[in-house]
Amino acid sequence: MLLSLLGLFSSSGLIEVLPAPGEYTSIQTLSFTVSDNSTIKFTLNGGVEQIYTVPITMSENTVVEYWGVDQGGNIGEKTTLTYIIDAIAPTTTINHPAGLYNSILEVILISDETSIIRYKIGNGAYQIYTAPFLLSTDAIISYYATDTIGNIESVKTTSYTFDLVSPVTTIKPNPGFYKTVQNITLSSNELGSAIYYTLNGGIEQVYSTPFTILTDSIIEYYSIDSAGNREVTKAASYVIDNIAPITSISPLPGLYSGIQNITLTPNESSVVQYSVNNGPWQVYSIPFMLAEDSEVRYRGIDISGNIEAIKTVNYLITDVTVYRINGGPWIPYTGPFNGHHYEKIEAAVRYTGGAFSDINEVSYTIIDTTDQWIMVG
Ligand SMILES: [Ca+2]
Ligand SMILES: [Ca+2]
Ligand SMILES: [Ca+2]
Repeated sequence: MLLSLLGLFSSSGLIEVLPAPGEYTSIQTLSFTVSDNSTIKFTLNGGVEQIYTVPITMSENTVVEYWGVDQGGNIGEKTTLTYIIDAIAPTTTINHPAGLYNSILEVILISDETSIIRYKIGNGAYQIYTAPFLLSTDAIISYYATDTIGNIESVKTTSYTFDLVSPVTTIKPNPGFYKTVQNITLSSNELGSAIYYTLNGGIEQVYSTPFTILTDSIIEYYSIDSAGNREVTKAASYVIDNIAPITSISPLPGLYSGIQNITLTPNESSVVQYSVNNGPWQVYSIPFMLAEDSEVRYRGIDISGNIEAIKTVNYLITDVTVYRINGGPWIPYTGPFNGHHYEKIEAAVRYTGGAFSDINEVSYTIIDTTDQWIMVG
């Protein structure tokens, strides 16, 4: 009974509220209209009680409580309205700044409010972002988010380029043996690379201009490209040698009895050449035989190309057993050899100066071709 009485005296006119409570993506202007001349009172977000006179601007989430007070001072029922106002689009951030990278990237997109994030790689289709993804090739990532009430962020793009390959540095001249000082040049196959080197284990230096090596040197070097890829260190070894080799001969020149095997030995890695009795120059590899008086010339050429002055030595060789077959040239006898059908073999001893002993003639008629015979000097 009391309630109905209160209702009777407190009821103010019908209050109309615009806009209706709900979700809005823009600032809202709240207005009250009352059908009689009651006063409207309200609070915003639990704040102080105010009397409504002019429309109220709501730029953020707002809880409005309002009621009427009639001219008799009767207070009407309080009504609470909730406005969700979000006029601000979300902001999405990407975890790696745009730029050049030398390793695979894990890309993470994060929005500053509850949102759905969409992204695309290059000209691909937009897809909903659900988890980090990997990127290892040049690409532009486009992305934006939509918040829960539909505010859409402007599309952002972030551009990535990748260089996963180390540079390759070239050194000139090629490592090796040289007769003179050398100017060393280093170059990288990638523009923008930095080249580093050490000389004979010294401190590392940044290469800028060619440098000269005066003596045997080991140069270690590598490049780092603009993406930060580091080449594996390489080493180049140079020998600077302007001294000719010295070759020794054994046995020493002189008078010898019987065939002599001549050995040539250089004092450093060299090609040794020799010539016997003004014959053609030959490359020495194994000892060679002298079976008569001989003039031997020889020299060494080292790896750097230094050439030893030609040495000329003489050997007198006597008491060499020689033979000839069917009147052919005289051949020094070095050991048993195969005979053939109907050969005439002659043997003698040759002395220094080319004189011969008496010639012994031995004729063999070999019936069985597998037979061999042995000649004794
Ligand atoms: Ca928002
Ligand atoms: Ca590279
Ligand atoms: Ca040398």
